[in-house]
Amino acid sequence: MIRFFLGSCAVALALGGAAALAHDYKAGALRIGHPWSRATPAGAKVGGGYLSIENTGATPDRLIAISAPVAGRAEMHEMSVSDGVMSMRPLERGVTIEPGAKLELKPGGFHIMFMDLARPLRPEERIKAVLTFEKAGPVEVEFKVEGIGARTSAPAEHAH
Ligand SMILES: [Cu+2]
Repeated sequence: MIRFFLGSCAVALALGGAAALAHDYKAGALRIGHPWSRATPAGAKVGGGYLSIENTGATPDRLIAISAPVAGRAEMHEMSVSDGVMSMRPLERGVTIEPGAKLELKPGGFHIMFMDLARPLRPEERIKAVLTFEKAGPVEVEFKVEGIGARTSAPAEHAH
């Protein structure tokens, strides 16, 4: 019985810790949820960026640019699979978030790609970045770096 209670306690603490790690940003009508990235191996030049963007307003907005001091440049990518071959293409015009919509940038779908990394991304660090929206303007955020296989759904994701 005692063991049971101790076990429950540990689970509750673990869940509480995870919730405390989530971080969110507001920019006008936009809610930006939990930007995160993955640690990169030594020598890697690219890393992914993931987050959610919810539009609580009445008009569409568009994510038009991303920049980060650690990366020479950053792009938005869309990933698709056709005939079993995975490919990515840059979204030159950015991504629109319709009113009431929640856009999820995640492994295997839309994502941000940090290119020309000046150094590897280390687990537990936070990467500063600026997301620029057509209407909401520039928003400073931090991407929390998680371990190298975190929530991987696409092993070849960054092999262009
Ligand atoms: Cu990509």
